[in-house]
Amino acid sequence: MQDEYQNIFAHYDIYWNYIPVNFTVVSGAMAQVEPHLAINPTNPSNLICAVIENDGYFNTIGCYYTLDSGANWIKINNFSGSGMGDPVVAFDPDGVAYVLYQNISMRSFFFRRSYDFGESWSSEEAVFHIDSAKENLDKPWLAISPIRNNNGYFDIYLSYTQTYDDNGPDFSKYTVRVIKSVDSGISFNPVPVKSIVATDTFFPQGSSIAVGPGGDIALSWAFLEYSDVVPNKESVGHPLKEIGVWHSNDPSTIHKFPTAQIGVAVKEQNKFIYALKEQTMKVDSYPRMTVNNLTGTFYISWAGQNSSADIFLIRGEGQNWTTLAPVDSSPGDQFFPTISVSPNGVLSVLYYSTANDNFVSLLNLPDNSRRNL
Ligand SMILES: [Ca+2]
Repeated sequence: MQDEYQNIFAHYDIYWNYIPVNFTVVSGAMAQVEPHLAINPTNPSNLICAVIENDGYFNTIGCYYTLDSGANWIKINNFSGSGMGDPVVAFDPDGVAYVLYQNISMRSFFFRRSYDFGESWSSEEAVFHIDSAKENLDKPWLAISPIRNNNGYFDIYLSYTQTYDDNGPDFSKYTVRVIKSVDSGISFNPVPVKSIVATDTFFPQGSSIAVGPGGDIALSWAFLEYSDVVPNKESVGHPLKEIGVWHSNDPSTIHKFPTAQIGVAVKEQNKFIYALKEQTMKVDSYPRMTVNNLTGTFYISWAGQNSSADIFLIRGEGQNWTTLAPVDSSPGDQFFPTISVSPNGVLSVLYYSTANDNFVSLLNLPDNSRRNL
């Protein structure tokens, strides 16, 4: 039964029908990492994928689009300059595409907009800029409201981590922030929505955001422990202790779900990271979020440690958020989940698994399910 799920994401269309094609989205001399992909709701054959591309020295953003469900991909040349990273892609309900990315050295987020399926893009526009040399921006996430605001625009939400460094990171000042544009990013003019601050024990990082069918928003993030496991101040490896959740319909409440970091802390280039696969693969336990726009129910998935790394799931709306049975608690390590709901309501979780020869698992729920939610 499990063999049915050993297929990569791009073999399925928006309704998770099998597409009998094999392809490589990107090949070439550059290393491509941290891909993010979105499907055009007005034309499911149109997808856009953005990745970090590295020539061995500099990062740029590679942006690709397809008009035939992924059979052929076209690269946009000169999409970004050097130093860019962490791209995220989203479509609004009219099929307008957005790609947002960061530039650490400029302490800024930038975005571009496309009205023609990703073939041409607006000039690079700065969302905003951090003035303090001690602060920076990290790990952005993007979500767009499915309903128009009073001015006829779709609100664009951006969540990210604001970091702080003063001769070494000061995690007590790390903050996850949510801002929005109320004019579809035309002037962006960010409006503050929510901030998640560090506690005496934990600091927030790795947020994910989704907008429900009523325009309500939900935010999830990882609460990482200030770590004395890896005391080097250059450390980036900090153990996950909780998944935090906030929903705009219950704004005074933060829900917390205890969990544990996957992987083993290892030293890499004078920094500590968490790694799997005999310390060959850097991993994280940051949550990913989606929403079923038919029901308004949100879902959050992440990789946490049991006897091995497993994939977990939270379901919720408003005041009610609960953990469900693990998506996959099989032997071996399961990690890097991504999660989505198709327009006809099928929830899917895609993740890596060392238990599979193909190294990737896809779980469709409730159709073809291993478990009914
Ligand atoms: Ca496992």
